[in-house]
Amino acid sequence: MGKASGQIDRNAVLSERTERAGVVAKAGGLEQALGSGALPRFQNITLSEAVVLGLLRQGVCRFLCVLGHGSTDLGEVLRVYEGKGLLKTYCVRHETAASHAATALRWVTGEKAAVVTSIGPGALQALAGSIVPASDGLGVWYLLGDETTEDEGPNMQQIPKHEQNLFLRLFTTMGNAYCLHTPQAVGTALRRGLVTVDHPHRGGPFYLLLPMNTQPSLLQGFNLDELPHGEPPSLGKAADDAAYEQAAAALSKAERVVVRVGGGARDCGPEFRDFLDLVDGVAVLSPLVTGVIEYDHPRNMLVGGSKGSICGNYAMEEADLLVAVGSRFVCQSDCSRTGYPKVEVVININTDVHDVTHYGKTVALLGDAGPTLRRLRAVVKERGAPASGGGPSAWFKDCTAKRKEWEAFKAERYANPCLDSEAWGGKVLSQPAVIKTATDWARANDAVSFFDAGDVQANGFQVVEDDRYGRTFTETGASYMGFAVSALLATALASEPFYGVALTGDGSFMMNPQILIDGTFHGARGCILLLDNRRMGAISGLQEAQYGEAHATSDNVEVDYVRLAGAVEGVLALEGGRRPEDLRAALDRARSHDGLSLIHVPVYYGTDPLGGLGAFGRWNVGSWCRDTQGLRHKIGL
Ligand SMILES: Cc1ncc(C[n+]2csc(CCOP(=O)(O)OP(=O)(O)O)c2C)c(N)n1
Ligand SMILES: [Mg+2]
Repeated sequence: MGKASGQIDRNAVLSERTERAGVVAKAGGLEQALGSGALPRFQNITLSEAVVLGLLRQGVCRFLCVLGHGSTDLGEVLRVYEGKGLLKTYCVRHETAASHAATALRWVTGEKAAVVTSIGPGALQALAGSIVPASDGLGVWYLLGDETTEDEGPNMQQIPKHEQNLFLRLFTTMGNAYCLHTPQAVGTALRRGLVTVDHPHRGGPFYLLLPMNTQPSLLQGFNLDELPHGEPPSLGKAADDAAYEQAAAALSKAERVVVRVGGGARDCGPEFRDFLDLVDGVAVLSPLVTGVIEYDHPRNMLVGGSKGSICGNYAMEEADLLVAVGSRFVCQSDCSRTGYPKVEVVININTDVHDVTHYGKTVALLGDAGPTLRRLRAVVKERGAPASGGGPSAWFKDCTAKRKEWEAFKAERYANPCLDSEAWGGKVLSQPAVIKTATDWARANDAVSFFDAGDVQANGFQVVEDDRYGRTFTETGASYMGFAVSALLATALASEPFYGVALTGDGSFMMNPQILIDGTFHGARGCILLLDNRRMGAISGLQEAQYGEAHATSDNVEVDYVRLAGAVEGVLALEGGRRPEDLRAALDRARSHDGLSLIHVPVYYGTDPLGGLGAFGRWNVGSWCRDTQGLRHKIGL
């Protein structure tokens, strides 16, 4: 009896669903279908279908999934809706990789996607990946199976404790979450998600937990008007007139202004150029926004922080006034709060009340970076710009000299690209030489560069010479190994296709080699550039610098990455060679392959200073903690 009636219900649900999806598709979208009356407002639909319809209404039509018993009902809705051309599902081989790809898509193109998982391990792997959008402020949806609400007994893969809401508690630690325990709450749940994922200033992951028994439950006469849409409003410019006056007064007195450009200022290139001249300041850029002011701009002192650069760290070290825009002050960027030892005033522009009051001695401008900068510029101008005394200031001259020093330091490394390597037997390319060659090539070929964690990443942000924002995406927020290679899947998801180069280490690549299969299946176009130093070099380097010895950061298993990648049908696998010209030739070959390629490059690891780009700042880790913390408290900012 149960089976027979279940069968009838299932058929009815399927036929109504198929018809509904057809009506929506024919009308050109849910809005049009409702507007014309082709689709009545009140519908009998399952919770899973309401979620999918609600997401379509918010412009989410890409679903990256690893399905399981915890999400088969949702998967069935996706199947039917995909059949009518309303959405696309992308099955992949790892939830963390799915999260990385969805994040990269949002970052590069602004397009949204949802990660779909089962209950338990799949959801947890997605949770791990979601530390990336949480750290970098990017809106991504997560649809996750959850335990049944009737509590008939433990579900396989639930957190094995006799307590309620354990997944909800876990996920709300990372971001905003909602458990659809009660199907009729779907409108509210989707609105919470909308505000999180489409937050005007700092998006983030949103976790929609879908209990296995509520997914297929029927909402009788559900009012589709309850499915939210539209964009949450932005904050606009800071409102506090007195704070602008205070800031302008401080700027007129300061002699050495440094402007810290953080991820929240990625759209403010034009504002900065004008502002830097006006206040005789120099800029230090977060790796997240390289190119927001072009590399060649005379007031661009490039990166600064615990790795940093000669010029960026000089500007931070000597400045007497800091203008911080859209910055979170992560340890690597402000030398664990010791980055600005001589700063007497901080002008902080941010949309987050915690971030805007991070340092002491602060004039806080709580508002959107662009409009606030424009208003501040106007107030400074009204007061009359400080007399320049003719010609460049001493501050600008000193910073320019340091920038030249940094260029010479880098040029020496590029002039000596090949170093003797014991591990590889003979001369191989250094990481700086590979990254310089590849990123110059990427710029000339309009390819987007993604950087994975480790020395590859640190050398990367010291090397790149972006002439505009959007050439480089380096995941420094969470520095998640495997992000860059997984990000290549975004090339297959984007409405406007682009070519990607993922610069990755041997350690990072093996965290997510699934891209070889997923990328091929879904039609990714890009190149994995694997810098193989046969170790987790960044950590070996830290260990050696701090304690004199590396430990447990390498093994002795030789891997033939060209054969490994070549074993996947459709992947072009190449050796990148041992000279810059070999590498350029390999990149050209990769580019002409219509799909995914992997270039393996043996790279130098060792003590030769020409093998790296140095570190110029401080960091509150390992054996450096005592001194760094001591200095932090001495500065007291
Ligand atoms: C998932 C993850 N695990 C651990 C770390 C810590 N970590 C940062 S860099 C790194 C080593 C990276 O090795 P590889 O990708 O080979 O790059 P290399 O430093 O050798 O250039 C590790 C273990 C991390 N960032 N992400
Ligand atoms: Mg390595």
